[in-house]
Amino acid sequence: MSIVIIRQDGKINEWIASLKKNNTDIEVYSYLEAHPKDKITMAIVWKHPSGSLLEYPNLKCVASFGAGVDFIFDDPGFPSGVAVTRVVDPILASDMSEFIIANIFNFLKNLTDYKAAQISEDWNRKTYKRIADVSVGIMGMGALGSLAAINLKQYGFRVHGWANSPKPHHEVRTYVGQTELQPFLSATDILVCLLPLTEDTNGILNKELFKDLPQGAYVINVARGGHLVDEDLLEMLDNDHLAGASLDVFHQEPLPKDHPFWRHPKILVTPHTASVSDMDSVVPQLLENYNRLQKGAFLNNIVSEEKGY
Ligand code: NDP
Ligand code: OXD
Repeated sequence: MSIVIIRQDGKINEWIASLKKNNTDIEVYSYLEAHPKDKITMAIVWKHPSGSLLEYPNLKCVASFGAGVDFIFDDPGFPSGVAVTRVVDPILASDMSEFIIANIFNFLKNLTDYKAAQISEDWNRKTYKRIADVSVGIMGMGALGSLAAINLKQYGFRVHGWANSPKPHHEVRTYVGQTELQPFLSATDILVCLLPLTEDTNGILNKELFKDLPQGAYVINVARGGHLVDEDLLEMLDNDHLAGASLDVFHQEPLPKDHPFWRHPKILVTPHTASVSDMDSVVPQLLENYNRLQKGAFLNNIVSEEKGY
């Protein structure tokens, strides 16, 4: 039984070194070197080349290096029926919360606008907002959204969530499903998208949804570029229905040089950096699942192929 690492960002050797440091006995290979493909039972992947998983006839588990698994199920060469796991990690969740909170304060206090004003040496106060002036709506009350909601509440924000299923024990009110989407949106001044990208959520951030937000709402997309209909966002910013947007994820990454988001005065672009898997925290959980796989035990953090998350 062996592991193969498949990612295309030049970081394979770092991850192999960390896996081996934590368990000197494991056999772990880069997909770029010669390796015994029939011995591979676990592939740990991040945006792997489409079809590459088909080379492993005895694959039992595909583990995502991140929280998202959309790129695994999007691969037409995904070997259906193989277990898929993902990262659920307290550091990933707290990093995400911090990023969202930073973006919200940036919006409330106009900081990005002041940076632009500074460049043109423009000394003019803008009206700022307070925590009490806004309510935050979080789409996706899972591992990441749920912690962000709790942390925002501790700051004093009015917060509510939206999810597929009720969260009766959560301290933050959660609206459920399509029937409660409209009331969720009309109560939201700052919308945070933390949904997984699935057939149901693809393109969910569109003109119709934005129209249900109050005038002057702000949108933060830290989930996936596929959630957003880019032209609809531009239209709703340009007609002043939306006050601004902070975007960390895009249909194509890196964001193409000629994309209008780069130069839009109401859009803050960040390079898919809201929350990045921490090697020291994630490697032990990958190894734990590898041990479980070897023993035939249940795997942790398994996702549903049917639901896509
Ligand atoms: P989870 O699977 O833990 O949570 C997903 C949440 O979305 C759940 O509450 C789920 O509802 C809800 N949901 C799913 N589908 C629907 C739907 N159709 N309608 C309403 N609610 C729905 O995911 P995580 O919180 O761990 O991660 C969320 C996403 O964040 C990842 O998939 C990834 O794309 C993105 N991400 C981005 C990062 C970045 O740096 N920008 C870093 C890490 C992750 P229910 O609880 O009822 O199942
Ligand atoms: C993830 C990500 O899914 O970094 O973990 O986007």
